Amino acid sequence: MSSLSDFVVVANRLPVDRVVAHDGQKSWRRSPGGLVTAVEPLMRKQAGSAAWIGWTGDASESSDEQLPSFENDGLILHPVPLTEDDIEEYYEGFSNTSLWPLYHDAIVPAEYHRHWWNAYVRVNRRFAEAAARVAAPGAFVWVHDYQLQLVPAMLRELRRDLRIGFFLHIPFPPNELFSQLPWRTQIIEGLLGADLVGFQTPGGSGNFLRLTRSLLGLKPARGAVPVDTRVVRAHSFPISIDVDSFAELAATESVQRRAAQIRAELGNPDHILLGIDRLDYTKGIGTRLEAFEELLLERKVDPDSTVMIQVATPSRERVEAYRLLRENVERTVGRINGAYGSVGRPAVVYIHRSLPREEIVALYLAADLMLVTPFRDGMNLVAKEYVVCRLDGTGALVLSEFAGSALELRQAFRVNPYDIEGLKNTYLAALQADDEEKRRRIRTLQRQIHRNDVASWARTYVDYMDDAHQRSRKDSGA
Ligand code: GDG
Repeated sequence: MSSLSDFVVVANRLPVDRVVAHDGQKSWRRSPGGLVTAVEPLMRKQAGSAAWIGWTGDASESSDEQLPSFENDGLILHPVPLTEDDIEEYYEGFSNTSLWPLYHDAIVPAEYHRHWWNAYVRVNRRFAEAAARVAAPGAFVWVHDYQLQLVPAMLRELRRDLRIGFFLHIPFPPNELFSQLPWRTQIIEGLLGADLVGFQTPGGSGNFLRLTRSLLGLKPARGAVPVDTRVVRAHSFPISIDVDSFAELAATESVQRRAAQIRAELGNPDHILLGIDRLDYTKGIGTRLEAFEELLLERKVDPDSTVMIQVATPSRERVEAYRLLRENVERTVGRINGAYGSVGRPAVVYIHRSLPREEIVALYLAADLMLVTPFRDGMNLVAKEYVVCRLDGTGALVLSEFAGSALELRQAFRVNPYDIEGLKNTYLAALQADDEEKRRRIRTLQRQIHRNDVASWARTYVDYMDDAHQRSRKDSGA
């Protein structure tokens, strides 16, 4: 498959997972990520000339391994090989033990190692070279997320004809934090290879623009940074969800039946509280549980009529901080159930595995209160999914003010997740609010999310990108 593509997405992972059948037959199954849904309509418009570059999730024997490109459901997928060393140093190391904590307020301390950085540079170059090989002249290449921040500049070096966009899915930290990074200048220079650098919130894009001035002495003004003969734009584009597909699932009879069954199996309690997160220390799962525990202890919540469900999807299990987090969360769940659960009636139902999307939606329908309490989160899609699934206007969302989505979802019950008393009071306020108030809040939130779904997010980005590219050409006299 050697044809060139006009639209190329570059992301750490390909949008497919390998499945191995009982007879050992291997095949690919589309992974149900939001990003695929977002860009799919745009890719389809390219009539077969759209491509996706990413890692398969399997370790390669060598970084030179020639992994054949393949087509999956109309998309051309180009796998990038990662060896065990790459996975350990570029992915688990620099991406998830240096950048991830640093960009999330250093909730756990970030670690910096020169060999991790070297791996990050080497793997970013591999992705850039792959993009340079498959992009048609003048193509739009859209690079995603913190694992690939050097790709824009590396790619521009290789292919000056391309339009290059970058979108960061996680927060972008302020100078005070970012300056810790020994390779801070290289990261900003890497991002400046793009025509448009997109962030989840205006705060992120503001932080980036200020850093171009303080680290590189550039002169950003009104969201644009002149760099040599080009102008790089930075702007916020709050990501969203595929509203229709969630609303459709929520309206499905089998999903609604399942929601009723979940409630019945728990003994039809008066209140079900729900958390759904990757098991990540940014998500505030521990304090969320502790606040619930204190309410039980103080008898403000009755264990006979209230159940909390926590789905914690396994994530980055080989990284030490994630192993420790799992131990802590599981210890807390055990302690709460030991004190307040009874036979057939746990106080906390804890699920540590990935569930089918139908089951996630059934849980959204079964829950009276959705707890989204991250210490820091780029956006948080779970909050948006819950709201959209509440078709009858019931339910309530408790939302951390440190989630990107809090900027849009102003009618949620807002909370500071560091404040345990605040968490407890907010759970109680949301549980005790009258139906009319809850309905008014949910309906307002629904309107908000319907106005900006994931398709409009992607369209807005691409339109802005086209505009930025044209203005940049004009400014540079091209
Ligand atoms: C990053 C940023 C930003 C979860 N468990 C299961 C499952 N999920 C789905 C949810 C939701 C998605 O995973 C999680 O998205 P979030 O936005 O909540 O969080 P991150 O994974 O940290 O995502 C974040 C996002 O990128 C997009 O830019 O919003 O801030 O950190 O869709 O429903 N889905 C299924 N089974 C599970 O067990 N099927």
